[in-house]
Order: sequence, then structure tokens, then C-alpha cells
Amino acid sequence: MSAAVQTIWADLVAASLADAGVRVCVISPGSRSTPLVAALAKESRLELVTIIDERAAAFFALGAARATNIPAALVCTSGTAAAHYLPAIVEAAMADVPLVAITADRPPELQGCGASQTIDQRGLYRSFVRGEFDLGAPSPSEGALRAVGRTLHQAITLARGGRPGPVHVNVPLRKPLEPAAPSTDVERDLARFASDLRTPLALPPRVVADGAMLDALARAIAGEPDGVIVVGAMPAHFASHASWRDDIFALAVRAGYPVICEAGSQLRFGARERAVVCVDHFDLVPTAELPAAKLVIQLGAEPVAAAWPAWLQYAKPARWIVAGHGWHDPDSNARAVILGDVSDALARLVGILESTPAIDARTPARWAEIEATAARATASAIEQHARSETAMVRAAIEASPEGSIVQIGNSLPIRVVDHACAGGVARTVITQRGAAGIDGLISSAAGATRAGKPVLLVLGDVSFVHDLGGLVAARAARAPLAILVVDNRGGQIFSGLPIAKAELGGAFAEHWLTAPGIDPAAVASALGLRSVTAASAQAAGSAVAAALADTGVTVIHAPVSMSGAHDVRRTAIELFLASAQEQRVWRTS
Ligand SMILES: Cc1ncc(C[n+]2csc(CCOP(=O)(O)OP(=O)(O)O)c2C)c(N)n1
Ligand SMILES: [Mg+2]
Repeated sequence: MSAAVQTIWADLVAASLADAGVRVCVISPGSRSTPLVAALAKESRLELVTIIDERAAAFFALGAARATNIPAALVCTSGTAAAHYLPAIVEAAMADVPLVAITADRPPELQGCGASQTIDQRGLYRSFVRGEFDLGAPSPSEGALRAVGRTLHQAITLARGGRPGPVHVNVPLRKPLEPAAPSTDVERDLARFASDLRTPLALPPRVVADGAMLDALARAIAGEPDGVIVVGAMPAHFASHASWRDDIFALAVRAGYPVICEAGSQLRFGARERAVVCVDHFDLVPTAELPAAKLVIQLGAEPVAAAWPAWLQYAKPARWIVAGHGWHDPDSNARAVILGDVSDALARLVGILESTPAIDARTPARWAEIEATAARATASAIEQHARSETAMVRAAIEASPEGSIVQIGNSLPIRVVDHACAGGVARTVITQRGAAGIDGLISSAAGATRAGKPVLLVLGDVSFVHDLGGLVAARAARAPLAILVVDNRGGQIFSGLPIAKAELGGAFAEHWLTAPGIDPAAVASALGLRSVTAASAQAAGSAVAAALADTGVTVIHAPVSMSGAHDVRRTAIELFLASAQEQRVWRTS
């Protein structure tokens, strides 16, 4: 095998990625990957992004793939470099995001014998990849070249579906690694052969719901006027899906059910159907105040609302889970799980219901009343706690323009948005609810800018520090990126857990809260990024509006009270209860 053959081999990898529809390819530097990177640099159909830290690179690719719904590729050298991809691969696996991780490797003769930077890369990502491929060492035969193209297509097709997700392609390469032009007739023939190779037509299979299951659900709906639809986090591309909103609202109208729209449901912002009762404040209503629906249709990821499991236990409804590709039933009490493409299932269900005799739907007036009371209580609670993160986050999101992407970090931010942010112009919501990590959020938000829309990332102070490397990756952002750091001095989610009440002395602050004591604005400035500190909700709103109207990255440091999120929630619940009591007295008097 010559350097020229290896060059042809690597060129074919790059061309196959582009042929199969990959657009963004995130590269981290190294020597063993040299043939691949040299080939990628010549492939004009790919947008290359170079990010030094492979963990940040992988989260960047995850963000790009998530926001565009197009597989993104990763290329790194051998050894621990490849291991840094794991966290993003785990999230991609859990959240069905298509990623193609390409790892350069030492050839077989250097395996298991102490060669530098050589580890066993087979099985590195274990069950978290949909498939694992190894190209074998480059070989000067037409059959081997055909197999390179075919393997890349196989891998990328698998990444796109039936169940989208990450795949691993391992590429052993030999020295010399630098590119070389063909110099013999055999090499010239092979180069011609490789560039003439045609890619196979291949599309992933579409897994669709079983018709009998949809018929059964339609019958259950027809027989039960007292139902509710709950929508947890949905993939980002549902925000611009041609019929997602129409179909979910059509289902709600036909069934006469309200829709509980969680923060990540892609239903929180933008136009709604007036005939449908949308419930945004479910988590702020004490369980006993909620109607005990008898049937639940559940879509998207498991709801984040703490009130959800409590209400399920109280109401004991028959739960029909329209699950997409995963089995989302952590309580193990679903009445039915309908697997298969969610949008297809929804459209077909609406079709079946349209031809069903008129449903005796009870107006979900009680839900509408509860929602209105909870919304008023929340607004008053925010006014009372003007220094809370809830007030900050709400103002920041309201300032993000129509068509922008709002990425919400885990821990309290996702809950705060769920409690308090709804309505206004259409926006795409990105959540990291696959494995619910606080990691890689800056990197993945930077990747999400590859969709060409302004991105607002809202994350906690500990999450910010967890991904400081992401600030370097953020320099590869393509559209305006505003990073709102909600600084409540530590992981304040833990202050709401029973551990906060245990007698631990200073250990609670030291080992759970872990306040970083780092000024995000100073760190951002040191890295050449714009930074600003917002001392009020109004200032946070103005900073977000300014940041998203301009190119580049802005870190907005938002110091807030330590207990603000918990204070708003507690006060909102108190106000709700007082109001509900007043309404009861008024009704009975
Ligand atoms: C990668 C990862 N490590 C640890 C955790 C556990 N964890 C959940 S929330 C949290 C604290 C987050 O703090 P911060 O970002 O400041 O958010 P806050 O709780 O203040 O809203 C931690 C460490 C996790 N979810 N993911
Ligand atoms: Mg915090």
C-alpha cells in the first residue's frame, strides 16, 4: 500500500460523506487523522469546523445535527481523543440525533503492542452507537475501494434512521500519512475508479405505528370525554414541521381534550388554535386542584414537571404513550405504547377521528380556568421576586426574536422556562433531555447556530463552568449567539431536594452547591468574546436583544438571588391556592 493509495482512500471517505448529505464536519487536530483531514479540506461540499477539544467538538456537532436535522460528522485522531466523544454520543443516542463519529486509528500491526497513542477503539462507544464500522487498513484494490464508499453510506443511512442516532466509523491509517499524488499506472487507474464510483440510492426505513393500535386509541378517545394530551420535549425540527402544530391541535379539537404543553414541546411559542385549551402552568398547580382525567395521550420525552408523577398517582388515568422510537414509560404503568414515527401517527389518528361519529366532548373549561388562575399567580409571583432567575429568564426569552432558537440548559433553567415562559412569537426550543446532562451546553448551542438562526442559550452557573472549553468552540458560531448565565451561586436545584435539609454543616455548600466563584463575563472577555453583566430582568432582556441583533458571541452574566426559582414557585402556588379558594367561596355564596 502506497501513500497515494491511502490518499485515494481518504478522498473517497470525504466524497462519500458529502454524497450522503453530510454538510458540517467537525475536526479536531492530530497526526494519525492527517489523510482524512487533508481529504476533507479539498471537499468543497463540506463545511469544516476545527475545534481542539474533542468533547466540545462532539457537542458542537450534536448541536448542529439537532438544529438542522442533518447528520453531522466528527473526525479525530486515535487514542483518548476518540474517548472524548462519548458524552455527546450518549446524548445523541438517547435523543435520536444523527452523528457520524470518524476516528483515525493505528493499523492492525500496531495494535496491542505498546505503540504510542494506540488503544483498542473497537466497541469504544458500546451500545450508544446504532452501528460500528471499521474500514480496515487501506488496500489497493477496486473491491476494497467500493467497500469504503458502501460502508460510509451504510453508516450514514443507519445514523438517519429508522431510529436516528450516532454511528462510529473507525479508520486505520498507515505512515506515511501526508497526501501523495498517484505516480504509477495502477495508482492512476485506482484514482479514476474511485472518482467514478457512484453512490447507492439508500434511504433509512420509516418505522410507522401499527394501524390497529391507532384504531384502538381512536376508539378509546371516542369513549372517553375526560381526557388530556401532554406533550413533553420534541425534537427541534418539529418547530418547523409542516403539520405538527396543526395535527396536535386537530387531535385536541376532535377529542375535546386540553393540551399540556411542556417547555420543550415546540408548542409553547407561536400561534395556537383558539379552540384548544393549552396548559402551560401545569407544574404550578397543586395535584388536588387538577381535574383527575381518565385518559392521557402522552407524546415526546418524559415530562419534566415535578407535578406530573404526583398527578398520575392521584388521577390514575389510562395512559396511551405515542412514543416515537423509544419506550418512554418510567412508571411502568402505560395502558399502551404506540411505537413509530410520531408525526405520521398523529396525522393518521386525526384522519381516523375525522371519520368517527361525533365525539361527545366535554369542554375542558375547568382546565382553562385553572390555567388562567395559574398564569396570573405566576405573573404576580415574578413581580414579587424581581431578582429571581425566573424574572431574568422570562425577560431574556421574551427578547429573543421570531424564528430564533432558544436552547435551555438542564437543572433549574428547564423548570423555570416550564413554569414561566409561554406565548409570543414562534421560536424553536432545544433541550438536552436525552440523558439530561448539564454538559456541553455552550458547545452544542454554538453548533446549533449552523442552522443559520440566532441562538439564545440559557444555562446555570455550574453548567457554564462545566463547559468552559465550549467558549473556545463558540468562536465557530455562524449566527448570533447569546449565552445567558443564570448565576444563582451554585447548583441551586439541590436546595430544593431533601439533602438540603440534612444537617451537613458546610458540606452541602462544598459538595452539592459547588458555587464556582468565577465571573463569566471576565472569562468571556479573556477569550475575546463580548460580555456584559445584567443586573435586572430588564437589562437581561435588552442585552439579549442587542446580542441577537449582532454577529458573534455575547456572554451575559445575570447574577440572581440564590433562592429565586424556588421562591417564585412557592409564591405562585400560594397565590394559586388563595385564588382557587376565593373562586370556591364565590361560587358557593
Ligand atoms: C454531566 C452532568 N454532571 C452532573 C450532573 C448532576 N447535576 C444536575 S443539576 C447540577 C447542578 C447544576 O447547577 P447550575 O448549572 O448552576 O444550575 P442550577 O441548579 O443552579 O439551576 C448537577 C451537578 C448532570 N446532570 N450532568
Ligand atoms: Mg446555578
